[in-house]
Amino acid sequence: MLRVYTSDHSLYCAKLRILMRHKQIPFQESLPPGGGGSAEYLSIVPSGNIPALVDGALILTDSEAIAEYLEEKYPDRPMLPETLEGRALSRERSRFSDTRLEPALRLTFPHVAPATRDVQAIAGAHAMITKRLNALSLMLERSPLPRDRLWMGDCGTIVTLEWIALFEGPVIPALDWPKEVTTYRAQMQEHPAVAEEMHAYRPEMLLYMREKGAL
Ligand SMILES: N[C@@H](CCC(=O)N[C@@H](CS)C(=O)NCC(=O)O)C(=O)O
Repeated sequence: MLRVYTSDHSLYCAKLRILMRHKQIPFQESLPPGGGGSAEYLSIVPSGNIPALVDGALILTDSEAIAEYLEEKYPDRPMLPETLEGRALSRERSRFSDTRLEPALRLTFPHVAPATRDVQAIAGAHAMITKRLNALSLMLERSPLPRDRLWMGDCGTIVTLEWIALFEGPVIPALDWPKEVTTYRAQMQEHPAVAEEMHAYRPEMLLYMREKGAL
């Protein structure tokens, strides 16, 4: 059976679980042996990244590389569109989430705990998140990808949006959510794989917030 090394509140692990739930791929989850960043983990997973997939002799990191591998290995319930243009647009959504939206959220991570919060850094993060939400809104408006199917590009995007929504108030000031993004969030929850993962994952998100003293 496939093994995935994960950590409790990792956003990229939740992204991957949505994909695996949707494709109904059986897998075992384990914490990194010796802990993330340990010599033991690095001897298995040289990059030290989490999540990491172990499939027999194959050790693979980067959630998107893993997602593409699983899409090819388990073609049932495809998560890339049939058309060339559609596949490119789903991949664009993945990359936008991984390289634009999530890094904007990540700017807040050193400041989640109120005790060590830098107000200026939070203001900068708020501005960047706003910029990315507005860009996502336009991209969604123009996208021909139907939302009644779950695409690979949705998996990380929805998890990042749920973190942003959780941070609004306790960590960052109120956001002016574009209507298109709010609608997209609601539509994504209609997919069982998203709803089930968020149901299981939300307690981990809340625990992280409590441990940081942000809730
Ligand atoms: N681009 C990577 C990012 C994953 C990532 O940032 N993982 C964090 C945990 S959430 C991590 O591996 N941290 C340990 C490290 O960077 O050594 C992916 O998509 O998998």
